[in-house]
Amino acid sequence: MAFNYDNYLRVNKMPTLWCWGCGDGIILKSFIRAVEKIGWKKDDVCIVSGIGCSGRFSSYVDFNTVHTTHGRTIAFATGIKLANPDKHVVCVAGDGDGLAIGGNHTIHGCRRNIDMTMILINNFIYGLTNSQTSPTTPQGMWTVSQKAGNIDPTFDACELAIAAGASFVGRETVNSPKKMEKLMLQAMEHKGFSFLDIQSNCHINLGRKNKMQSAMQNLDWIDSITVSKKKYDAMSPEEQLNLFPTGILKQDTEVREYCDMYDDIKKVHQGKRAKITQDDFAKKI
Ligand SMILES: Cc1ncc(C[n+]2csc(CCOP(=O)(O)OP(=O)(O)O)c2C)c(N)n1
Repeated sequence: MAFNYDNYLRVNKMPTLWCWGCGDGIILKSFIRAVEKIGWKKDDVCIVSGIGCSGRFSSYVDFNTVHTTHGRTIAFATGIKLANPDKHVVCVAGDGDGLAIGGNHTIHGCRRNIDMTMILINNFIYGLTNSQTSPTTPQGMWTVSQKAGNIDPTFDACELAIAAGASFVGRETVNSPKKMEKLMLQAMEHKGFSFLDIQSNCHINLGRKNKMQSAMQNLDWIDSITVSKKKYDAMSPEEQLNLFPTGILKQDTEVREYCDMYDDIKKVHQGKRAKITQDDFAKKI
């Protein structure tokens, strides 16, 4: 029997406002299948999205949802998770949302290792506002804010998340919906902060002036810049240049999760245990 997405959708909000051929729909469906596989009850899930085309994600799924301000998904999600540690919190943010205006928040989300998942929908451009340069826009590409070509160095979202201390970091693309579903499942199963760079097409706002007017051309370009981690690791540094490895790039199950440590703090205040010491931060207790 075909998978019934309607169980997880606000069907009265359909059709979506996303452009025809937009990768956001593929990501939405992979996510729903991953939630079904992991077996989370709808009432136990909270989706926090920012502003942008990607921000509309929270409008379409039938979970608890918060459509919050631009770049502030982590701040809202942190409060929600600390107040409801038994619930499953997932942030959805665009590359502008999560890396530009919200870059600072993303860094600290990774650093704290709160048990939640951040799905960065990376379409390499500010989509909703029509083509301004984002931190992931490749150098040389036309944007409405850099019509002579983007001169800003391109940001690798996963490298940032790894450096900031995220305990699970992975990347997939809309070219591989089944792999994306699996990666989402693994990220959501991970106890700690999981960060996913999901590369997606925006042939309307990135592609139209960069010789990728159709979704297929944009998807082919994404295919040309991504390679599995296994193949990537076997390449020379020259060959790796301008390529993005896909799959799980980091997983550390030893580092302590923030809500657990926060529980310790609560116990200190309730007089149930002694003050936090260096030993409490030792690997897994
Ligand atoms: C504080 C604030 N600054 C700017 C904006 C305008 N704005 C709305 S969406 C957006 C960028 C969206 O790009 P991205 O986050 O990459 O998401 P996409 O639309 O591509 O999914 C901007 C700058 C805003 N809504 N709020």
